[in-house]
Amino acid sequence: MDNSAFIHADEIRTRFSRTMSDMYRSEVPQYGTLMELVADINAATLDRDPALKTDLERTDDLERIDLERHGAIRLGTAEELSTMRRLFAVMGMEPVGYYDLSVAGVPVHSTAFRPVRDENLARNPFRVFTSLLRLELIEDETLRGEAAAILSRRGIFTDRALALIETFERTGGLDDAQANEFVREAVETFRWHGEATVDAGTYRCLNAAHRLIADVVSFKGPHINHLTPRTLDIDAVQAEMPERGIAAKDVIEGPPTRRCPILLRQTSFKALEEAIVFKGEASAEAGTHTARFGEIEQRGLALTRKGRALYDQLLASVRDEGGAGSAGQNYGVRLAKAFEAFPDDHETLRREGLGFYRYVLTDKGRQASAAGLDTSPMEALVASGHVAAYPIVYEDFLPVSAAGIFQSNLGGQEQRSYGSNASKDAFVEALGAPVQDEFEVYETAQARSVDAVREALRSSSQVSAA
Ligand code: OOG
Ligand code: NI
Repeated sequence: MDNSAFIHADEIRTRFSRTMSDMYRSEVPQYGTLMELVADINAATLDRDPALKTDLERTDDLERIDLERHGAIRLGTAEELSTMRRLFAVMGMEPVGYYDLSVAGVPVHSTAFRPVRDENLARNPFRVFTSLLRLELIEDETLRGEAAAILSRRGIFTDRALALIETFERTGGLDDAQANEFVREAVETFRWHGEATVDAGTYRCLNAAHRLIADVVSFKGPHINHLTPRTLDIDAVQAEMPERGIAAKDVIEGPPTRRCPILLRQTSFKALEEAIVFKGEASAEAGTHTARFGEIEQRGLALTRKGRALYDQLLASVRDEGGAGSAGQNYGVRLAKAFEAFPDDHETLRREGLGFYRYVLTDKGRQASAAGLDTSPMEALVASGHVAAYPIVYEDFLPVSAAGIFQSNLGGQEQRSYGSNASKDAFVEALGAPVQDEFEVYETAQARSVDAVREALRSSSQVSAA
């Protein structure tokens, strides 16, 4: 096939995220209300802060500011996970990171399928937090066997979706009509089904083992359980959710409010109680199920391993106090207090090696022709104004935050203790491919920007020497 007829993976991802958004809004009307609130707050924030607007114009497509940045699904088997990897590959989304949530009493482990390179992220950063159920954590052997048998009987992908994935793998791309059909078919996998595939008794047993197990095992497929737009002021959205009739989660996950935002802050509205019908009982016994919710996020600087270690340490110092996690008294105040130890200006963050930055030649740097500049240390070039350093945005997730989001949507009584149970090897085996190390991804992005600056300086100093 003629390659020029292929639709770019970034474009397929964009079509996919739009179609998902439309579907989710029609399925979960409260999500539409949240989207409107986010759009209002974003507009007000930009009005108030012209510098932020200029910043966003430089780094981002301003028009896309209110659009979804991520969604989440939960899968039941290794085969589902590996096929999902192939499906996301069609849209340029690769597995990055490994998250063990069993530490927080949630029997899953996860990765994020996302675009990796700067140019692809800039076009559309949509990603999907993807969890795999860990049946081995179900204690009751009979129930474990039953859950596995139910899962082994389901096929979550349509035949056409599977055929188009194969076409993509064989030919290296999809044309316009194929891309549209692919999106239509792929979305079917994530649709909500109000009919459970199990009877009421089985549902109750699964639910008693863990509500998440019931959510994964009882349905035809992995319904998308939330979508998450980006907000420019998460504190404002959190404060206003109740005024718009949205039941907000108690606390914002992640770091506190700061001048220089770091990592990721998230909050959500509680999962809705939805009517479902059990197998074999058309109207006899209807039940309810809670799975689907809405979430918002605000992203900041990607931290180096050193920065992340400091973040983890400060967060733990607040969470471990009295063993109450984020439910303890004055959580927000204590969090802000603890994070006074985390530098809050980019100069210090960068010089202390706490965050990743993208280095760009300034106008002054472009005009300079002084020989020797190309070998000056980067620090000196920044100090002399030849080079600017911009924060690299964190594109991944945070396990403690993710656990908080899961918990808030499972209801307060859902506390299980699985202990630390990381099993990255098993996850990677199920996935059928390695997960990329998130720190290496940011390191590469930073190193590329340094190389580009060096290269530009080298060629201009050669011109001036000639
Ligand atoms: C995923 C929860 C985690 C996030 O943004 O950290 C998450 C789930 O509930 O399936 O989406
Ligand atoms: Ni999320």
